[in-house]
Amino acid sequence: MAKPKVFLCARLPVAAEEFLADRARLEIHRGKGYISRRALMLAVRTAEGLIPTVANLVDSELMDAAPRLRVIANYGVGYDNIDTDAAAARGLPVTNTPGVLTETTADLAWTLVMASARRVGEGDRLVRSGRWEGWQPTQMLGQDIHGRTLGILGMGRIGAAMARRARGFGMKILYHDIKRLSVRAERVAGMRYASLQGLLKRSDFVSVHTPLTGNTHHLIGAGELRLMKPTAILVNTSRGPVVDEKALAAALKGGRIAAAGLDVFEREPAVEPALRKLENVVLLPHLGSASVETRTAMGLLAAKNCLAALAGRKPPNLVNSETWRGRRK
Ligand code: 8YV
Repeated sequence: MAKPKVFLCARLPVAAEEFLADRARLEIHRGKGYISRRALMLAVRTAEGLIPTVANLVDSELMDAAPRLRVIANYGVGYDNIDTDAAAARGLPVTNTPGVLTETTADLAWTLVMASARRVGEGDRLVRSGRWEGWQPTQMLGQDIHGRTLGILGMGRIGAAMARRARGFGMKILYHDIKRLSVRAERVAGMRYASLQGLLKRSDFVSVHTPLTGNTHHLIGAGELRLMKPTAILVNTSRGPVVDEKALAAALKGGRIAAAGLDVFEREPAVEPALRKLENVVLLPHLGSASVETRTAMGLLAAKNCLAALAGRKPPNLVNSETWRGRRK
């Protein structure tokens, strides 16, 4: 049987590419930057499987340019880059890569908690500049992490992994989500539910772990930042548009909050210029899942999802299940 044609929007770790190349006729965007919209529109004309990343918008126009397409297997757990309604309307299954990146992304969010509390970026810049004049009792004092209060916005897999780390640091843990856990689950996890406003007012650290949806766009804006303590630190490893970047830059500049750690931005790879000028923000280039092991595991999972759908089997991580029910009739 002829192998199906799969288009990969970016290079993946080698094990994942090899796995796919053995089982599909693989075409890959090998250019340095993101694939252009024009090139992607052309590439999908003959593709049966598409593996996009966070950087690739997969909307109805793109789907309509892909008459042979049978699956969109996202490389990533967040799939806000894909119009799932348009996919469902066309009977196109969409999959993502949950689970395999949970701990790695929580590790990175924790890195940002620590780096922003202890001024790691500023310290590194000072040493490199050659202007460090030696140890001083009051130099570059940061904030303690242990024993403080962490507010987790979004209690999914990664939010729960953050709570596990926070327990090791003896922190009090608050969380907010559209769904509240059972009292028992809260007790076992050692955390308390709070309203969004309550969490913002009471937390020393706020870590954002919500998916990007119509409801979470600019969930943290000027009003929310005003509710936070002047000593508070905001960390975002979910999606940039969940936080209003301009409002955050103004709050950091005006001392309305103490610091921030950001791995994601509203218009990646562009970053709000006002943020780049500030010392009290740690900026990372969307590294949440960026370990060799995890990026490989994500690639293999995306590949398995893609190949399962192409073989007529229900893919393990289908996010629009209505497309599959239709298919089995
Ligand atoms: C990925 C992520 O790096 O999985 C996600 O949602 O944000 C990251 O782990 C990115 O999505 C790759 O496409």
